[in-house]
This record gives sequence, structure tokens and C-alpha cells, in this order.
Amino acid sequence: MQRIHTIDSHTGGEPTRIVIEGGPDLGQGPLRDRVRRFREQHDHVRAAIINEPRGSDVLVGGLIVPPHQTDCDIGVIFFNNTGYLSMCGHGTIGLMVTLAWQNRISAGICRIDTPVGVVEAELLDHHTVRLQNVPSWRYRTGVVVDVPGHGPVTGDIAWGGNWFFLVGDHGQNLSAGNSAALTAFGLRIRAALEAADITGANNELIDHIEMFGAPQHADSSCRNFVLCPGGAWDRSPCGTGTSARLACLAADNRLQPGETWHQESIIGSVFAGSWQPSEDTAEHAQGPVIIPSITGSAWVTAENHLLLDETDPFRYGLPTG
Ligand code: PYC
Repeated sequence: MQRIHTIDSHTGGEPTRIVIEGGPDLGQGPLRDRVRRFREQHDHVRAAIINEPRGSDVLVGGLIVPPHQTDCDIGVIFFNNTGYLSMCGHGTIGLMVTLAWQNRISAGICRIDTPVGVVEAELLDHHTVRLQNVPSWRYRTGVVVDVPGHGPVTGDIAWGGNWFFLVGDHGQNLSAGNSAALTAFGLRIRAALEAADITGANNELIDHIEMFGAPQHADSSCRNFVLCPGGAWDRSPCGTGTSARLACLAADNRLQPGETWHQESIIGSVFAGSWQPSEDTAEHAQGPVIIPSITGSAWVTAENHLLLDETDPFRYGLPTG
């Protein structure tokens, strides 16, 4: 019987399952290489943790690993129902609150190694975390993609730790009650981008679609809907998606360094975002390279010992796809 100790939390409604013990040993080396090892040698463990009958499509997992960068406190690899995430903002907030709940950290800054660079997370109180994300930037603006059955859709392509296609002019109702239609439309946009060979820099796949519009709460700046790579929608305002949006706002001179932006999800949960100029450069950036800062709150919801019984035909989760 294989046992995996996990702790669940939600950040603005979006769940995270952190593996505390019993996850795969991915060895040493840069986290990018360890993701490859996870995918090639232990993908069944990812599926067992995330997929039904123990998990669900919306769940994001996080495996704590020893950092490769010597100035980091820990490393983390995030994964979901279909694969691996380069970075995850809500998951990092969930990770910090989980570590605080276990009394493994107290107030202060934690440097976290990820497959796409180092992030800094500061525990402000037992539930609130400020995350300084990886350098983020807008790659292309005003990109038009023809979505079959709909027509042309215009958006920006930006990096916020994952690749995003951000659309303002979508004509959709950004409400939780409309999530099925938003998901269907987001999937069609993503398929159209792929069919048209529209990618992020270095031909990287754009696997997140973000639609944004007017907020419903007076204190918010904007509302968004984010479609994640596995087809689930982010219940939180999406940390990497908010970072990508901040990069676009900075590029359009619509948000100044240090100014606060309140990003609201379709369930009304809010992240506070701001940015500072980065010293990094990005060869094809259309606008400044920024360091986004994202503040959000998480709560621990469960502590589990997942049991993988070798006689269970579905011990590695139900088949997907
Ligand atoms: O918060 O960055 C995020 C995120 C990515 C996918 C789901 N959440």
C-alpha cells in the first residue's frame, strides 16, 4: 500500500493539494529537468494525486522538492489534471499558508525555486501571502485569431510564469453562472491559436486563456475568467494571469509602478497586484519587463493520507482525455 500525505487548501476558491510526504523522488538538478523526470517516470503518481476518484479537474498539486538554487529555502513543482505548470500563483499562496499551518514557517520571506525561476513569497499573516513573481512581460499586442463559428478575436500574448492570451473584447458575460459557456469559448480560442500556429516566444504553447472585463465590486479594478491548460477554470483571479495582465497594463502605460490593481475572479475573490520594473530583459518584449507582486489569501481545508492499494485497478486515477 502506497501512502501519500497531502494538505489541501484553497486560495480565493481555487484548490491546491501540497504533497508533504510520499511523493516521487526526482533527484537533483534544475527544476526544469526534474519536471521532465516527473513526467517521464512518475506521471502515474501525478494522476493518482489529482484525478478522480481522489481529486478533480480543478485541483492543482504541488510537490515540495529540495531547491536547486542555493539561495532558496524550498523548491516546488506544480501539476494539474493533464500535466505540469511552469508556475502557479494561487498554488504558491496555498503552499505558504500550508507551511504556516504546519508551523514550518513564520512571518517573513521564503525564496522558492520553480521550473521558471525564483519567486519570493512573504507570509503577512496566517492566511495572507504576498508573492513576488518571476519577471513578466508582454510579447505581442493586438493579435487577431479567427475562431471558427465566432469570427476574429483580438488579444495580447503575455508571460506571467505561464503563457496567456488575454482578451478584452469578447462579448461574454463574466459570471460564475456562465462558466460553462466561458469554458467552451476559451477552449475554442485556444484551439484556434494552436491551429493558426500562434504561440508565445520560442514557439511555446499558449495554454491559458484570460478574458477580462468590468468588475462587479466597487473596490475592484477588473474581473477575469481564466481557462487553465486542463480545461478547468480558475476559481481565483489566477496569480500568473494577473501577472500577465499587469505586464499588459504596464506596457499600455495604464498602471504605474507601485500602483495597486485589484483583480477579481468570476466568483468575486480578489488578488491585489502591483509591479516594479525588472532588471531583466526579454528580447521580444512589447513593453517593460516587470516584477509583479500579488497578494492573496488561502485557507487549509483538509489533511489527507492518500492510499494507493495495489489491488485497486484505479489506484492511479481514472483515465482522462
Ligand atoms: O494562480 O497562477 C495561478 C494559476 C495557474 C493555474 C491555476 N492557477
